[in-house]
Amino acid sequence: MIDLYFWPTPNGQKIPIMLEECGLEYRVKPVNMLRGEQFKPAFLRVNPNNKIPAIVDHDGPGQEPMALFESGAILQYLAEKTGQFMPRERRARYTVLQWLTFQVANVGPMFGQCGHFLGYAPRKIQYAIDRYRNETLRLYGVMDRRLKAVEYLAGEYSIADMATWPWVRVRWLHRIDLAEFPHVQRWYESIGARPAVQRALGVLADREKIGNPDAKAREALFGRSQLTQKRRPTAAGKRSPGARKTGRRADKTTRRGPR
Ligand SMILES: N[C@@H](CCC(=O)N[C@@H](CS)C(=O)NCC(=O)O)C(=O)O
Repeated sequence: MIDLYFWPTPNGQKIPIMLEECGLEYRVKPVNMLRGEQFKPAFLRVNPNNKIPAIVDHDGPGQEPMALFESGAILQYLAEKTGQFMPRERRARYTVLQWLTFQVANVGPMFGQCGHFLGYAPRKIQYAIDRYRNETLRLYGVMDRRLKAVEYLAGEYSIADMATWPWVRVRWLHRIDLAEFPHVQRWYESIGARPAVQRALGVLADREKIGNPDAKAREALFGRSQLTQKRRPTAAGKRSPGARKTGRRADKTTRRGPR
């Protein structure tokens, strides 16, 4: 059984897509980031970086629980656990990792900032809008050229597509028209038609609220509360869910925080 710490956002949705594709059993632990639940000590023990998604696999390596954050790491972990959606052959495997890293290092941060300055920023800052929207358009161009040559980002359908697809889904936030990127459009539609993807989109669908944060959500996501949390998630001697039973304590980053 896998606990999925989740809220319905593009980064979050990558993980139920993979869990559904692999037919893994999971239970959803909602983390309402619009109300600051990402700062709760119990969640910080799983992800000291106060962001969803995160997982705890109760059947981790060595039959010990394994806690994991960062969507790219989680997707790789699940691919290795199940032997699916990331080939073992080295060339193919690194092609998947390359496009997965392209998503987590480029698509996520740049589209995210584009959406922030277009939709969330209280003041219109033209320089920031231009900078991040141009980057977003450039990245769509990279994907479109790639998807003209191959069916999926890494050739075969893989965790790289699962990571990227939810970000294309919210393209209205970035004012992107897929008619300008016909190969991305073909790819987007074929993945969107997959039953596992449809099931994943149903997870907490009624809580999905992107694009118009109220005052409390603004404070939780962009305000001082990001800096004023006491990051001492685990009491001395208490293990995090990721710690082994060998007497070693949880890795230090889960116990320490800014002083
Ligand atoms: N690099 C991280 C990004 C995760 C992320 O930014 N999550 C957002 C939601 S999409 C979040 O939890 N934000 C809450 C916060 O920043 O307090 C990943 O890929 O997992």
